[in-house]
Amino acid sequence: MNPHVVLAVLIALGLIWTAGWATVLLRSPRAVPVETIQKSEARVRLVLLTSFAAIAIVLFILTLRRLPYQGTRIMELGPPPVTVAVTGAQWSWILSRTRVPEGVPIEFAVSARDVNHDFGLYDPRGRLVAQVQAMPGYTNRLVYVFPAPGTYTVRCLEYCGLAHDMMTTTFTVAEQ
Ligand SMILES: [Cu+2]
Repeated sequence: MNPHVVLAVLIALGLIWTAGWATVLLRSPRAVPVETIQKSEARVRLVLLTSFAAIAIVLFILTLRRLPYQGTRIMELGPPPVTVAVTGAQWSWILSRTRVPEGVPIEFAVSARDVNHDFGLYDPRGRLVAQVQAMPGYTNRLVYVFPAPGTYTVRCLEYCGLAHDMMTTTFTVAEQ
C-alpha cells in the first residue's frame, strides 16, 4: 500500500481518537447516575462489536482472492502454464529449470530434502517479492507472475544450519 495513504489513515485515526478523548474530558465534570453509564456502555459495546465484525467480514471477503494460497492465486492470475520444481537442501537450491518467461503465472512446487528451509524470491533490485516454506515430505505451491525480466535471486529465509547464509541461487526471467 502507498505509504502516504497509510500515513493519512493513521493521522485520521489519531484525530478521531483525540476527538473522542476530548469529548470525554469535556463531559467529565458532570455527575451522571451509574445506571445511565451502564446502559450507554452496553450500547457502545454492542455498536462497536457489530461494526467491527461487519468491517472484518467485508475486509476478509474483499482480500480473500489476494491471499498467497495456490487456489486463490490461480483464481486471480489464471492457471500457471509453467511449473518449476524446487528442492531445498543443506545448503543449496535445486531448480528444475533456471529460465522462465515474464508476464505469465509461474508455479513453484517447493519441497526440501532434509530440514525446513524457506524459498525467498528476490527481484533484480534486491526486494523480496514472494516466499514459501520448503518442507521435507511436503510440496508447497507458490504461484507468481514476474512483472519484469532480469536475474532473480533465491535465498533461504529459514535458518537451517551452518551455511544457511550461503544458500542462494539465481535464475533468469526472460522477455516474452
Ligand atoms: Cu536454509
